[in-house]
Amino acid sequence: MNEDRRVDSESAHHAPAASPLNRRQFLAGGASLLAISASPALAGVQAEERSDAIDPTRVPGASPRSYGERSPFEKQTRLVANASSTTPLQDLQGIITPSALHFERHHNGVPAIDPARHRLLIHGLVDRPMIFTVEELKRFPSVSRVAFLECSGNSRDGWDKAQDLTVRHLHGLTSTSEWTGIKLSTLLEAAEIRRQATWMLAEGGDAAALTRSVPLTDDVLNEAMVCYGQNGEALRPEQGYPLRLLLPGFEGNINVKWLRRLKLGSAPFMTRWETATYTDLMPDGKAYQFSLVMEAKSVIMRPSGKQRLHPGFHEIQGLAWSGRGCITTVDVTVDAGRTWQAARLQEPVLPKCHTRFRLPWRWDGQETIIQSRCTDDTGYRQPTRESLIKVRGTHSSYHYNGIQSWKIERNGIVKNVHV
Ligand SMILES: Nc1nc2c(c(=O)[nH]1)N[C@H]1C(S)=C(S)[C@@H](COP(=O)(O)O)O[C@H]1N2
Ligand SMILES: [Mo]
Repeated sequence: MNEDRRVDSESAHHAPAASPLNRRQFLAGGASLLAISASPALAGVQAEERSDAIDPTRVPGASPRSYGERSPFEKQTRLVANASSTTPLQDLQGIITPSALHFERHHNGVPAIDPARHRLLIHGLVDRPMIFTVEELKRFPSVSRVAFLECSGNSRDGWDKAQDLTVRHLHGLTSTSEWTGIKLSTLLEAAEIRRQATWMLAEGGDAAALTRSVPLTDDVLNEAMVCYGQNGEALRPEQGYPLRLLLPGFEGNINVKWLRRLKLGSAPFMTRWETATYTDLMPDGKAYQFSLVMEAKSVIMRPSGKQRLHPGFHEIQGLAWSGRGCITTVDVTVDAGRTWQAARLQEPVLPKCHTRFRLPWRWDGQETIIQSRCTDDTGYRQPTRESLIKVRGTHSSYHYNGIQSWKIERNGIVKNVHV
């Protein structure tokens, strides 16, 4: 139902074709764009909402509310599956994902945890084993940073036959938040971590009791956080309330939610989450373990799967991110890879964070394929699907970051294709 509505409102959002596009025409086009989008937007409103539509300049407005809600006219939702839900990337603005639309992935539901009763235990190779309440943790110096999170199973359909799905469905297991908490290293110092400690087990307090081994590399010691805040308020229950481990750039799974225990050791703990699952099966039947970093990826969100275009001006928009650092360039092709143009990156461009890119484009009504490819500040460039599969085969279900192709058919319908 939502997808249908999306197609409708998309088709309303087009300024009439004008050529050449000069500033005056662009402004005129902008004005008519408003005029055009006004009526179909109302057409999408439910009958009961319309029946009490009154001139808002003639009646006093609503009173203040103690906790805000979005406008009832806004309908973007997560796409809910059995044990996950995806972010509606095609509908978002900027780079911060509203907490209510952050993707979710949980292996045995979202636990209801009373923060007053929650504890974090730190033990193993430490001289001072410690147990903290949440309130005690909040007394440590706090840090905030913006970072993306991505499930390593995101975009996994790329390994398979192309399906006619939306960008939310294909790539929506990634979101960005501003996270607040304590540096992991601060807590490890407080517990007097021993020299021999090179790995750390992190355990969640949910019914899955998910456990992962974290290598204590310099990057991890510099960047890992134990978080209690998300986008200016407490973590959402779905994101790990009251505490979660944040390892910027690492696959979603190791960012343990509902964190209750950290055990220091000198070797990986080989939990089922890093042996039976979350390993990358290679063509020769061997599997990579601990492939933790999410490599650079970019995806065009507008236009994207199942949307419908009209000929004329469009601003191509998408997101790019890299688990290794900052995005440095995003190139876009509108002619199936024959030519590439540099897209503009929207500031701020932050390390290990979603970065929005844009490119103005006039669609001439001819069938074509559009793609984006990004590079990060390690010099790594997002691979084509073909080159990725040449190395990795197709047995994997994790860490797909090949270039996404959207085919635009003559009737304006956008389809997910593999080229
Ligand atoms: N305790 C616990 N932590 C967990 C999980 C879980 O099921 N239990 N799921 C993991 C997986 S697979 C992912 S992708 C991320 C998802 O984080 P989010 O739901 O905040 O988006 O959390 C990870 N941390
Ligand atoms: Mo995940």
